[in-house]
Amino acid sequence: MTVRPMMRTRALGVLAVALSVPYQAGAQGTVSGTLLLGRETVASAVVQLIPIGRREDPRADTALIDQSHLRFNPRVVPVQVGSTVEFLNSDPIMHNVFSPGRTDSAFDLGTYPMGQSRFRTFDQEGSYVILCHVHPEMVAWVVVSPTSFAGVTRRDGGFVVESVPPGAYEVRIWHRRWTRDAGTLDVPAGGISRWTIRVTLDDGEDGR
Ligand SMILES: [Cu+2]
Repeated sequence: MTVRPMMRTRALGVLAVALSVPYQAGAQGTVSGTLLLGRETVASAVVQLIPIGRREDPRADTALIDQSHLRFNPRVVPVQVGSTVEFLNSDPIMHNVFSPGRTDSAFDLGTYPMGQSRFRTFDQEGSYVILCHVHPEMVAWVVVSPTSFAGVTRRDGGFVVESVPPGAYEVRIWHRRWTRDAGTLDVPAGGISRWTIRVTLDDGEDGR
């Protein structure tokens, strides 16, 4: 006589667990794909996913650019507005960090030895070229956008954006020589894989 109520209770319990799983564990997914310019893959570009119709909470991320073996590493660093970038010198020589450009966005963090870091918070959107007064061949870019959902393309054009909540996104592509609005994307729960983004160049643009 008590069997039916117990079974119903147990069934409801199972249902509740099943419904909660996609919300908690599966809500955020990985978005990955390849960026093509015509038929060629594009390296060192940034794929930005900007949420449409909802605000993304600022994460106030900290990113690291390491100066090692006479290079900035990584060379392309996407960050959300308000993020701080640490510039570490790992070489046994002096390095400098500065960004030319418009007077209001230019900065110079000075010249400093191995083991030291300088920090810069980026409160304005845009791309900032990072240079070293000591070594003119050193160059990097900090790409500041409204979103923390961004990935940098590898040599083969592949990119990965981690922990993307489902929903609609505006897609923007940054490359040091050009930028593109690449339409919108609906990300399902669990994310997207093997997504191909194709862009074309306008007349007079240099793709490399
Ligand atoms: Cu240097």
